[in-house]
Amino acid sequence: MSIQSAVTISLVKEAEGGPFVFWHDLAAACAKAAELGYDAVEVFAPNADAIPVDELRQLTQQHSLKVAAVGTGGGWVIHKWHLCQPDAGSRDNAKNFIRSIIDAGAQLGAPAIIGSMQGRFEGAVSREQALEYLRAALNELGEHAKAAGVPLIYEPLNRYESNLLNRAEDTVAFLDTLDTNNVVILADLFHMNIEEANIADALRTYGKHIGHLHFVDSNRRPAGCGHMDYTAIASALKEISYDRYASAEAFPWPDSDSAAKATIDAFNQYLA
Ligand SMILES: [Mn+2]
Repeated sequence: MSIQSAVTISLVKEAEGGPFVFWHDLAAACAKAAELGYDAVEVFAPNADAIPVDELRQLTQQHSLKVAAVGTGGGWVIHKWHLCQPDAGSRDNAKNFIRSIIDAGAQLGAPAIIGSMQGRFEGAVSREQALEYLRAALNELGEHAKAAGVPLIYEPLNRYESNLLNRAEDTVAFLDTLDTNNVVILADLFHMNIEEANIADALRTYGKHIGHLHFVDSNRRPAGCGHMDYTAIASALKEISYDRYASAEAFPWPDSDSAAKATIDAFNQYLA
């Protein structure tokens, strides 16, 4: 098994300007992804009901694509819910929102990603309390995902987006305290470039825990458009026998089609 390529499609109006390669037109994005030789698409929808399961099943079959993962960030972007809020009601809203996306993704064989929905500690919620909320939520949602037949993907973010777990060492230590064994790590090279002393070493620290990769450059432009050292990254991924997706989560720079082309070229050069 080797690393497989994927490209992001955002269906979220409120996320415009964000780091997603294709926007809004699922059919056109799937056609272009297939034409460029991608293995899969990663879909970011506003909520579970907005994941067009039947249409996606049809489009991916037509183009011999898979669905690599589905995002849950709509709960934060649109509703401002997250898993570490002080009131139990908001935390429950966040969990229910994520649970429904896990279920929709599972119908396509795609795991859900918890990124911005993890939240942060602030105000009345201490860091210790927030990590306890996160631990409980990942245990519960991880087991829910297991019953649905998919892993649950947790994405450490950089310090400007979360103050919970920013680095591989801390994330792995936290992961070891979970009761569920169904949570895997999303290694996002953009976040890692901000936080890690050495990205390749951090990938080795994650080791077998990595279940997904956001393949992007240092400036969040497509791979090859910044100063990321992909040779070192590729050898670390080979060392840990990484064989899941490398997904283009990058700005559509200079435009969607060019970003998708740049990423697949870099993928073929370094990871294929
Ligand atoms: Mn990411």
